[in-house]
Amino acid sequence: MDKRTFLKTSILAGAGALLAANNPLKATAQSFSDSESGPMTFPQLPLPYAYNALEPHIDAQTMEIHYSKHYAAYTKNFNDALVSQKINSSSIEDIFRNTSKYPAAIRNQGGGYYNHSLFWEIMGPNAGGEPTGEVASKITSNFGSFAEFKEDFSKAALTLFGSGWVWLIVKDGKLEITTSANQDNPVMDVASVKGKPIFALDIWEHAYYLKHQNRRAEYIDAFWNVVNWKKVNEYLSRP
Ligand code: MN3
Repeated sequence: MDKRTFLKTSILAGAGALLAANNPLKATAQSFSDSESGPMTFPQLPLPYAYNALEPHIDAQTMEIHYSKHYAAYTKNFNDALVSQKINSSSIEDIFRNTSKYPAAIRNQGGGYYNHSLFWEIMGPNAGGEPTGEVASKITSNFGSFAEFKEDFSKAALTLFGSGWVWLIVKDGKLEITTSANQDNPVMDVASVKGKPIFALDIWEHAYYLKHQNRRAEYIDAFWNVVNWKKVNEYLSRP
């Protein structure tokens, strides 16, 4: 390992630990390009638990392929696109606010990077059950009850056509459920409903097909057992 490679690795390892403890979606840019003036790029965030930690709800093989293949590819392809397009921003949200001005790779690969970075965080072992804190009270005031919210969100997930995501966002101070196609998200200027994402479910078949095949409803039911409401509260409280 030469000095430069070692430096890169160290920066990334340090960034990962720091980002996992802080805000993975706000300040992820790290300048680890070879040129000091090169575009800022975004590190693949560490999975905050082992591949098998969400068993039996989300199986280890799905988690491993999802994280180490799909997410790794989105991360690499997003960074490659930033470098080739010379897009230099330390804020991924600023990049998304200009999605319509950039090539499709920024929208698709950048969305894949950001969406999964949130998705890993809002799941966890020893989780699930009823929401807590501010999220719980906002869900009750905006949807009537957790049961009604869960039903609405699950229905949106079950009926979404094709690949995409279901989101819980903050919009004008209120919680709202919305969906996106492909790897779009509610931060992008191309989104029909925009807001701050605090919770999301991946509805691409790669997220569930190995275990559940075509039975998407089973996957949605399983997901509720691994929701890390503490993290969702953290996202809610961020600016
Ligand atoms: Mn996915």
